[in-house]
Amino acid sequence: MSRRLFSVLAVGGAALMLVPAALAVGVHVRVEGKTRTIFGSTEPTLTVKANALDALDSASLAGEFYYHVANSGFGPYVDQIGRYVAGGSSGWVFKVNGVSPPVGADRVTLGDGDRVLWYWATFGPTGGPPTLTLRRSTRRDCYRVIAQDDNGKSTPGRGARLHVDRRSVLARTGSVCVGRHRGLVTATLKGAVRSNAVR
Ligand code: B12
Repeated sequence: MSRRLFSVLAVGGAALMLVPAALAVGVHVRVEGKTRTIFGSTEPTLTVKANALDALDSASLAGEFYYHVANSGFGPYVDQIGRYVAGGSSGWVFKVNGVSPPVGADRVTLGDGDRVLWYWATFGPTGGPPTLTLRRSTRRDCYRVIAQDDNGKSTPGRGARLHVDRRSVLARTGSVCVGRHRGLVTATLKGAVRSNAVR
């Protein structure tokens, strides 16, 4: 084989090998069920092929949980995650970076660092429930709860409860210090989807 042909093949081969890695993205994924977190309370980064449906698939692989996709007029529809099947006005919905996309999950292409949340929700006349995000504040042992609506509009999670080490602390204003603790901190608020967990 000539040296030139060899180098062309080598470069071509390297490019081919790069294709799958270049297409995949690193995405934070969490799945919140009806009564408990199904996957990724701390929003781990997973390698995801391309879109929000692929993100669920990667989580299912990492967490060994079941999900089912049905075909509908609008395209692929996730009608079950874990134990619960969608029905009536309840079922499985997703957000990307806090916003609920108005299209199916296979249509939402993800980028590195995106945050995908799949969750069980009951929709009413005003849309779905707010989702909670918990952030550490700059002060030691203090946290901030953010509630986001379907459009990603953020408001303080007033009245949320923070749970840590088998105790719970009320965040009247949405922000609170929980004192020294060992475990992860999470937040809940009536009518909202539980938060991520933070150290
Ligand atoms: C009820 C409803 C829901 C319920 C479904 C509960 C159930 N029983 O399964 C819940 C709240 C779970 C839901 C979820 C979502 N929905 Co919806 N939903 C509707 C609504 C209001 C009525 C559908 C219906 O009952 N039709 C009557 C029955 C007889 O017909 P059907 O074909 O059997 O209906 C089924 C499918 O529509 C399916 N379905 C519901 N939503 C969606 C969304 C997509 C993308 C797909 C592929 C299928 C699907 O569930 C229905 C019941 O089984 C429609 C609006 C409308 N007026 O059509 C929006 C609508 C279909 N939903 C929409 C969207 C965007 C979503 C979500 C992608 C939102 C999100 N960001 O998560 C998710 C789906 C994610 C997933 N799981 O894959 C859009 C679809 C737009 C598009 N061009 O893709 C619509 C048109 C609303 C809108 N105008 O934006 N939805």
